[in-house]
Amino acid sequence: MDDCVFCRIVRGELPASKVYEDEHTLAFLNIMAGSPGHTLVIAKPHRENIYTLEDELAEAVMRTTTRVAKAVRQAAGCEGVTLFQANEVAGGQTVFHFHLHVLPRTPGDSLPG
Ligand code: DGP
Repeated sequence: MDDCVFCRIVRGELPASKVYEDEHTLAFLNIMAGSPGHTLVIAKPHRENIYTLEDELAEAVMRTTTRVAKAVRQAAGCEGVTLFQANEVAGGQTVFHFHLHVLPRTPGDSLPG
């Protein structure tokens, strides 16, 4: 996908603050962070949403997400982490390349969920 912003990050055409990378996945800080340390975990190959994500790639994304959640919790010094994932416009998706949010939380913060 030539003009997909996350594909461009994977290809190194756009900068990103990367926190983890392997053959199938990439994790980087969200430029619109809901809290410090808000990280996105993406599949490297372009998959628009969860409906087109094959099992092997879903497993790789989840493996990376568990690692990132533990690291983010420690690095951000937070007391909790919320995971969320949006599909289609009605689901709140704004970047149409599959990704999971890892959102650090603190008690009483004003974030939804
Ligand atoms: P969603 O709304 O669930 O599709 O999440 C997309 C997120 O991607 C949104 O919170 C902002 C973030 N985002 C959009 N463009 C960029 C970018 O160029 N770099 C980074 N690091 N994050 C981006």
